[in-house]
Amino acid sequence: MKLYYSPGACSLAPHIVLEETGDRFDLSRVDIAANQQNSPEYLRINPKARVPALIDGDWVLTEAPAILRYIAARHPAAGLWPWDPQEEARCAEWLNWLSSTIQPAFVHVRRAARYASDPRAIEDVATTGKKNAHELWRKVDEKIGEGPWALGERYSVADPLLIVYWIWGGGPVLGFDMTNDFPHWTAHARRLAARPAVQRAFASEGLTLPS
Ligand SMILES: N[C@@H](CCC(=O)N[C@@H](CS)C(=O)NCC(=O)O)C(=O)O
Repeated sequence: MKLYYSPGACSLAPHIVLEETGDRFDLSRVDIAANQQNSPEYLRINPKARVPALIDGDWVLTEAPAILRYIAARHPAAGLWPWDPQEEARCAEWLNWLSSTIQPAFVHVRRAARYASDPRAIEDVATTGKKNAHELWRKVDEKIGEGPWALGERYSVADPLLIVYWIWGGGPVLGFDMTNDFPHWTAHARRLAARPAVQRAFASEGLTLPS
């Protein structure tokens, strides 16, 4: 398998999950800062102009939740996807919420100019988006609770996706005080940071582990 990724992007989650499987895989870096997601070469892989994209043989899959489930299904022994109907539904519930609601909340701040054309409206999208994001981040923190993982006692592909938005929360775009405002989520991120697979993915992408 080959993962197209950008450092610190939502592609970090499938990167961690690939590391968790213990199987070998290849990485191909797409430099979003240089707009490589819109290059003709990459658009042939993913016409949506987004990372992640996963290639298995000559078969291409996009959308982080689908990729996470696919990698887990291809490596059942790693136990990263729960097959019990209710646990599976919970895992899908997390992935859907993160990708359909949490990520777009961030994008409204990061890329406000995609949502308005008047400069004052753009500023308003970003300011309002940041307030909305803080409230959503609080809800994620509440839902994680004592964990230890998104599904409770069981580690799953939902956990590596959560750490992506934890990083973004404390990053320059949102600038939230993750430790004080979102203590459950921060404890969850620290638990993830103790996993060797997470450490390898962070090192490979040049990211600083939560401490
Ligand atoms: N729904 C997609 C979203 C993918 C996405 O927005 N990826 C971001 C990085 S996290 C990206 O490629 N951004 C480049 C851009 O917005 O131009 C998924 O879940 O995979």
